[in-house]
Formats: sequence, structure tokens, C-alpha cells
Amino acid sequence: MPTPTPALILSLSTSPSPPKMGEVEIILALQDAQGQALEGAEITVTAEHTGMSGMEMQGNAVEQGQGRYAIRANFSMSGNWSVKVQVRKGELSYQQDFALSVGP
Ligand SMILES: [Cu+2]
Repeated sequence: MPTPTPALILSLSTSPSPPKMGEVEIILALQDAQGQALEGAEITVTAEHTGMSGMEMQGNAVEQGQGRYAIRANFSMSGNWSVKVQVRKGELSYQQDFALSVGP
């Protein structure tokens, strides 16, 4: 039986907060199951405008140290966006979706 993937603690914040149409920095804080900052992970972020097929952007977050990772996004429309965060480190693979309401 495969070993279950250990749970990670992932939180998302934005600057500005709440997010507004245009340039937004998405900041991810990553901890392991013990609450220790998880460094050296590869994080891919995909943002989709909910209900609008084809409006999608993707990029890799840049590590900032102490378990923080950040990426700049340009939200071309306000409304509801779905942000999918994929974390990989060695054998570890984890994914979490966040709902983001982008203001005008
Ligand atoms: Cu759109």
C-alpha cells in the first residue's frame, strides 16, 4: 500500500488585499504538517476566470524564503477566479484550489 501523501498547510494572500483588476501579487505561505516552513518547493499557479473558458494564466511562483512564495498575476477582468496551486518537492505532490473574488 502506498504511503499517504503528508498534508501540507498552504495559505494564499494577495497584494493588494482584497485583489483588484490589474496587477496583483499572489503570496503563498507553505508549511509542512508540523507547521514548519517548507522551503525548496516548486509551485505552479494557474488562474482561471470562473465560467469563462479560455481565460487562463499560469506561472511559477518565486521562492522568497521562510516558506513564502510569490507570483505576479495580471487579472484582466474582475469577478470570480479560481486559483489552482500545485506544489511539488521531491516525491511530494499537493494541490489546492482557492476562490478569489477580484474587484473592479
Ligand atoms: Cu474573463
